[in-house]
Amino acid sequence: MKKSKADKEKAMQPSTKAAVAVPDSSRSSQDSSHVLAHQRAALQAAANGQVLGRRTNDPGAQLIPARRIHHVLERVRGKNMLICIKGYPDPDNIAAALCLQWLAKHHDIRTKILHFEEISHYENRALVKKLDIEIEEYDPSMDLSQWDYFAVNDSQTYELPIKLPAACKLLIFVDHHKAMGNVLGEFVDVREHSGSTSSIYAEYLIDGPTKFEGASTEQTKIATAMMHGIRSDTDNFANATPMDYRASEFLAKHMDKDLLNLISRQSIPAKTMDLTQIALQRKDIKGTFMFAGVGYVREEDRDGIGQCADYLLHREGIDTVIVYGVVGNEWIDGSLRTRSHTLDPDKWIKDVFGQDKNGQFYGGGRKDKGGFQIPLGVFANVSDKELLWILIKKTIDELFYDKIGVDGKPGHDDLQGGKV
Ligand SMILES: [Mn+2]
Repeated sequence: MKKSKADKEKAMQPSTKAAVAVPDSSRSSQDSSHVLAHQRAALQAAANGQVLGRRTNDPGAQLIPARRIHHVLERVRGKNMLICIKGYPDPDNIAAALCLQWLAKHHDIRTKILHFEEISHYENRALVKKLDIEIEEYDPSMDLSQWDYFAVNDSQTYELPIKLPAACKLLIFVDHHKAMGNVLGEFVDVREHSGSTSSIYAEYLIDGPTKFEGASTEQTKIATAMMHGIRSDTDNFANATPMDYRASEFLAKHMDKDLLNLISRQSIPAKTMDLTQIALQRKDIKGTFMFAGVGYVREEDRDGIGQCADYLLHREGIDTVIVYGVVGNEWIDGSLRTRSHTLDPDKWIKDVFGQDKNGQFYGGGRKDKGGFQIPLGVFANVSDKELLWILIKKTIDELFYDKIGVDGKPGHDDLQGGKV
């Protein structure tokens, strides 16, 4: 790791007061009582690039991520960091943002959690509301010039849908999807063998120098959100990995069970039911694949596409489902779900749709699920929406048929678009 002059100086003067983490007491008086002397020493050591604890036997070893993240945060002590949620806010990326916010507080870093897409899923709205989470939706009138750094979690790439001031640099990037391209951030931790980003952050809490023990409302809230993130990304542990189990064991001790039940109570909204019904009517089965183009979907119902694909995967004889539609009259949005042991959703989607002229793929995925978004561009202005839908459906179906090596006609003749 590259060390600045200031870091070297700090390393030579380990007792420098400025490097000792003391959270701003005005922000969390409950938390500050838990930053005890030994913890300060550990934070100090992490900041100085030393490794404390059971992994010290190898002096040449790089810092473990749980300490390295503090090392990086300490280097920007007192600065401002935007924690960006790319794509639709979901339990995993919201929880990761909360945890990073908590970690950053130990280094007096001011943060704001910013999202760009609407919180569309009813469960996610409940999560934000019930946990009283402060996240802000981006608004073009926001002045972002004061932000020195930004962080991205739970996303394959770090490019944002907005332009940040040139001086605002990527500080933290943590993800569990397949790595895509090079990420030039100060702290980059991508672990495909984790079922969720929340599990990676839980590791920072378990192995890091901070003391997280659910002793404040804030910590309970973060632990609950993280547990919800893990459950949601691993299909309630069906796809959990050892990292997710380790994280859950830790978080279970600190979370609020009743709160978790409240935010994860399953109920399918009427709109998703409608969408599922349409998908069933228009399903097109090719071997073990089921394709369903559901027509036009309102932006706020967009999560229904994925939920509908989840539901259709239960059908006997089907091991891969793809549901797609035109969302918000702006782009084609699709979700893939698979039980196949051989189909790699990430590769499959990238093979089918390729990339745009900037080299960005139209979609991707992990283990058992994936998704794609294709902007309609100028076609969004077409007056004959039904005709446009017929064209979209024909184009997409042909790409799918081509990929799975079948030719020809859809298994039904309903090519009508329709409002959902
Ligand atoms: Mn995730």
